Amino acid sequence: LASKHYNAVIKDVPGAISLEQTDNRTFFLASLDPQTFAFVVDADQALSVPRIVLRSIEEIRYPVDFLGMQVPLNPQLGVAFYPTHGNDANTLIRRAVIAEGSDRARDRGIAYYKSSRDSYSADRLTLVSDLRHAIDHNELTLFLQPKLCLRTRAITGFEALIRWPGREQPVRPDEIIAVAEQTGLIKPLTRWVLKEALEMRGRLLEIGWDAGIAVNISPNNLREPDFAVFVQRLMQSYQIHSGAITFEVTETSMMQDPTNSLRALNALDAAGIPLSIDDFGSGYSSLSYIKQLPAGEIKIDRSLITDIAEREQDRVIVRTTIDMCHSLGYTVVAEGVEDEETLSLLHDMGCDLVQGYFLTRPLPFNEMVDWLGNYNPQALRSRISAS
Ligand code: G
Ligand code: G
Ligand code: MN
Repeated sequence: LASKHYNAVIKDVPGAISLEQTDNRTFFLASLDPQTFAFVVDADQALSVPRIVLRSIEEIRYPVDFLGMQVPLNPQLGVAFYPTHGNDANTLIRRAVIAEGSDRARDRGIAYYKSSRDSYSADRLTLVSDLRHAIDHNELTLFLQPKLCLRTRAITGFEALIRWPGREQPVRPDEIIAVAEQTGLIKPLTRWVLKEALEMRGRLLEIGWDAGIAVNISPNNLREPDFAVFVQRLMQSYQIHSGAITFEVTETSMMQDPTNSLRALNALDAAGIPLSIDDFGSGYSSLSYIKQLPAGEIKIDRSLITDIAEREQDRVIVRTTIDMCHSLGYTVVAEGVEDEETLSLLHDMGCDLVQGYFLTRPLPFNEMVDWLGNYNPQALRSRISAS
């Protein structure tokens, strides 16, 4: 039943290659084991229309009809590329399976192979020990990306994002986090991030910028028995930052362990930490769960924002989401705003805050300070009303 559904979806993916033909049927799906299927896509064809590929692959997530019941299958996808990830079918299959089993595939539904996700690769072992060293020796850094208030055109806060600038072989931030989560290093990493964010906010205050800083928190952190106590102590020793450090958590990650996550978040709320729901709308949302969280802010996922200038349907979804979040009392942030038209649409929809490349990419602290010095709300105002 599942394979029939998947086969039907895959045959329409641009670049899909048929693996077997019988007299009257074409198969695009091969069975690796009873719960794992493989398919092959011509990357050259697929990469010329990446959005169409992603949208058509998304259809595998639709529930299938079984005796009149709608059965959700929640498949996880892992992707390996020839020749980047291997020259022979065996290696490619093994690596696609590793990607499929990764935390990222579980959280996001799809993941590409990375040697950092392969706990048997030498690269990854080096990465783990380098990361441990980097945390202990202050070799990581935080970049800042501003959040703009659409009503006042003021920069009201920043999101802090981890970077590892000195490493010879660059590591993407989501890889740093994935490796840290898999190895327990997320505990010291997050604690370092929190202290560094407080330190940066101190420096911003000194130059007259009284803005909040948001820090991303991993679900693993919420499972640390002493996390709330650690945060409470830290905030007590920096009273001037009280209420100014927001925690961002993703709804999908909360769902792994809803009861304990809720307990931890309530303890943080009692310690005066504002909470923001990150990547809202990127997975299956359970509003009844989110409503229980002590959050004041919701960040609409980049994937919903990206196409609002082109797609009426996306506009409807975003407008409805904003209205719904407002009726529930949340402040709404739109992520991934890359152009003026998107900004102006969000402004008209009553969105509260925006973040994205249109303002600036995440920047190192000093460059952020320069950027703030050049930031001109007046220029933005005329551009919003002109468009
Ligand atoms: O800028 P960007 O490529 O930084 O971030 C990639 C991903 O990594 C995002 O999902 C972001 O939320 C996450 N991320 C960035 N910095 C941190 C961090 O300090 N802690 C955690 N847990 N996640 C982070
Ligand atoms: O998961 P989270 O929302 O914390 O991730 C933030 C990520 O989004 C970071 O990787 C950051 O670099 C990235 N990002 C921020 N603004 C934009 C944007 O306008 N476009 C794109 N494509 N990515 C962005
Ligand atoms: Mn975030």
